Amino acid sequence: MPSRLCDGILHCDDRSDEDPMFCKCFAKNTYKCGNFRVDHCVPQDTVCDGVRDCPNGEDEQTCIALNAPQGTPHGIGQVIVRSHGVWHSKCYPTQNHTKSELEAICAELGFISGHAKQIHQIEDLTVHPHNNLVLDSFTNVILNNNTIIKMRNTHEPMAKAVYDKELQDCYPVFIECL
Ligand SMILES: [Ca+2]
Repeated sequence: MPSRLCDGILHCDDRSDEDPMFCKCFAKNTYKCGNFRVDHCVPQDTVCDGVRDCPNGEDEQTCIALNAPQGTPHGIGQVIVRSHGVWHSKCYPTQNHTKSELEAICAELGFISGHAKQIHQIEDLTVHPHNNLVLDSFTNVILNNNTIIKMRNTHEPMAKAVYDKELQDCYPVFIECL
């Protein structure tokens, strides 16, 4: 399936269809490893999947962030996470958090001062529309007696963000970190 080579969508579990050495940055919607690299890209499907795909692991470095409308002061927003290239709101099991829990969240977001405050949702700050992901999986394809490859046969990305209203213990957190 040559049309699926280097299209920025992962089709083979071993990632060979999107090998950065071969594909360069051919695909349109691909993830550039680092700001200054134009020759090393990985599929969005592999961004924040727990495996370092970029030479310096850039694809696994920004997997949590604050979501807020433009113009919101830096450090204020709803905590969102990225998985397989797709952002969605991070679920917390409770609505209220202790000071140390909030500080840990800010630290995870890269704020080092230790200041953390839970904020009540304000009008401009709407909850991120997605709270979960549906993740596609690879299927075993038997090539011969000795070879089984794991692949997917679709042009859709691995992950699709969804809103799951049945999800238990899933509360958004709005926070201010300084
Ligand atoms: Ca990765």
